[in-house]
Amino acid sequence: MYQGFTVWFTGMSGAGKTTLGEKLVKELRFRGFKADGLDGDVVRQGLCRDLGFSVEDREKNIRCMAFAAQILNRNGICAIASFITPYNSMRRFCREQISRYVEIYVRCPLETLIRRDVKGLYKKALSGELPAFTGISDPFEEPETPDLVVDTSCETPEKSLAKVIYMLEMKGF
Ligand code: GGZ
Repeated sequence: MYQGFTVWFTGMSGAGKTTLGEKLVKELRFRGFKADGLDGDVVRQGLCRDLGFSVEDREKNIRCMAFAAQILNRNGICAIASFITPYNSMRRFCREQISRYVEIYVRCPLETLIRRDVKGLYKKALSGELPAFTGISDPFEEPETPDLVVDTSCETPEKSLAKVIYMLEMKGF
């Protein structure tokens, strides 16, 4: 039976993980794959709604989602995961757990994120209203071994998507 694969987007809030993830799901389905998205913002309103943003809770969130991705893959469904995943230890965990796994760093400079601030979260974090906010008052470790880096401050979503598809093709997925 066909085994799916997991594409894991890591990057700060507002960098464009969700946008790219949604585009990738669409493109994969168009190409005949079964694919579904797992997204931090969505999952935290449902399955993981009891989790906050302490290191322990973030770890639990990522562990659960790595598990969910494996279940999808095992059933022939590609998992497109979009989570900040701020620590290299978490990314290592995902790579170890998920057999067909690629990690994509959705990079965007903090100045650009603060300027964009689509949801107003950076403003709140900078004023101290939102504690432990990634990139402001909580760490974001630069990914050490991503399979691909896309930079949304200087690439269109279409260009980033094309890079992702090319990389997946090169890997034989
Ligand atoms: C980071 C936060 C925080 C704090 C709320 N720090 O861009 P968004 O708004 O819509 O999605 C972000 C989401 C992050 O959840 P993840 O599951 O991806 O995080 S992790 O991988 O670290 O478990 C953001 C929102 O939640 N949000 N408060 N303090 N992001």
